Amino acid sequence: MGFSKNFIWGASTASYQIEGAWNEDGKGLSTWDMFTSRPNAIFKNHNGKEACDHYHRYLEDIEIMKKIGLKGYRFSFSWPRIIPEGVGEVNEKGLDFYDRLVDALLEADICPYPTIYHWDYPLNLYKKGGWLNSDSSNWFAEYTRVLADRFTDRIEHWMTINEPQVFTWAGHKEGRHAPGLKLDTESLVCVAHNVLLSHGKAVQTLRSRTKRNLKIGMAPEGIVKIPATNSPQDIEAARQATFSMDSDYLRINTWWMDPVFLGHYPTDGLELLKEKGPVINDGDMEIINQPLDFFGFNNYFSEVVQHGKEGNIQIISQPPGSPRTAYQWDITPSALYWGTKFFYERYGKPIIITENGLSNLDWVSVDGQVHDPQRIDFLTRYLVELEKIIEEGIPVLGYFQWTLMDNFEWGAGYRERFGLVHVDYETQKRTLKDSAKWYARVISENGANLTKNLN
Ligand code: IFM
Repeated sequence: MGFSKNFIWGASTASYQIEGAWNEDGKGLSTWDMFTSRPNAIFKNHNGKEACDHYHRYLEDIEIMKKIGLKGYRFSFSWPRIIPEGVGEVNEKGLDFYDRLVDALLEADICPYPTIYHWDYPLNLYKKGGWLNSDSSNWFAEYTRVLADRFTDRIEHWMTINEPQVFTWAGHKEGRHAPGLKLDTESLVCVAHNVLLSHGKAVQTLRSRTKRNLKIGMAPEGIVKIPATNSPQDIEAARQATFSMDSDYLRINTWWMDPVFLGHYPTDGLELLKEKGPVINDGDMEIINQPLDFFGFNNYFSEVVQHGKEGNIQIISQPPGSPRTAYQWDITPSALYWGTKFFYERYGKPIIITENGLSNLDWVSVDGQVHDPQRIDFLTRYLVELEKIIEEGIPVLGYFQWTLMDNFEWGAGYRERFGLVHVDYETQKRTLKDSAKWYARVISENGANLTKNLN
């Protein structure tokens, strides 16, 4: 029992957060290049122009992955690096970079798990209306065709889109992520529908262009409600809260995952939105509802709920002084247990944890090492919960820690450090943190002895 012998131990990154080389070798601009140049949009006006300079240092980074013993590496393609204007001319030098990256990963025996879109949207397409444009899903399909033709000979596992809930909500409703819009509900719903269509068309494109059998999924934010106790009532309250929609806040599971996996929008959401609901053309839901191979589950923190005396669902706030990350997120390891259980029950697909990790206050100590016992403890706790649910028979194929190395954390700039590897952004020096060495041991033992491995 425990982690299967083929379990994929991995780490995740995303193009804008690590690559840098923002205007090199023909790369076009993304909405993040635009948004980060807006005064005070980002913590201390940081930007991803250089980031971790991974574009030039990918070989060094793969050496680090080898040291850790990663079996899988999740990265994302940068759309504007590959098609600078978003549509039309393809930038060969951009494709060459990913060719080199993928070949070097395979040479190192590390399985590539790319995401097609992790938020760096071509600026030119944004100027044409971006995700609001009814052509946006065709642009996405065309971009996917370029990737499929170039990489499906070597890449078997694909994810279409990272956390659609987050980039639509934070970027198109709250305006604190690129492109910085504050849309009304109808427009946000239109954005969401086009993103869902893009996902569906990307899956169709990958499957129609490939000559091999692909494994395809998405990597949504898995928003989990944890039951306060193991009573059947609390568990049911948590399940219901995980899968309900009681406001037009689209940062939820069902608005996205029900169409993708079940082929329809959730009834409670449609009833709530009424005339603000999506315009659904004939065939749209069939396009969105493509067969998938796994459920990618990103999770960091969750809320605890209980069944209230009046039959309502009550959120229980964490007591003062309870464990929190540097980002001030609650530390709630059992989200991996309950989330994996709930998502498998509802959508019936094997689970891959596609992101999970801790933002911590890490620095290089006087001894030249980076000591991050909190991260080791955090990851241990979450992995123990994951192992528990695996032992109950739920298929979990892999675990991708967020993130390989410290990087540009969107609106928080370089303030938050989530990496297994410390990056000094002045010198680009990489230092493996204690957690990287710990993760290497966990991987070499295939997750056995988790709680004995704390030092
Ligand atoms: O850094 C992000 C990542 O890009 C998407 N998921 C959450 C991470 C931590 O905030």
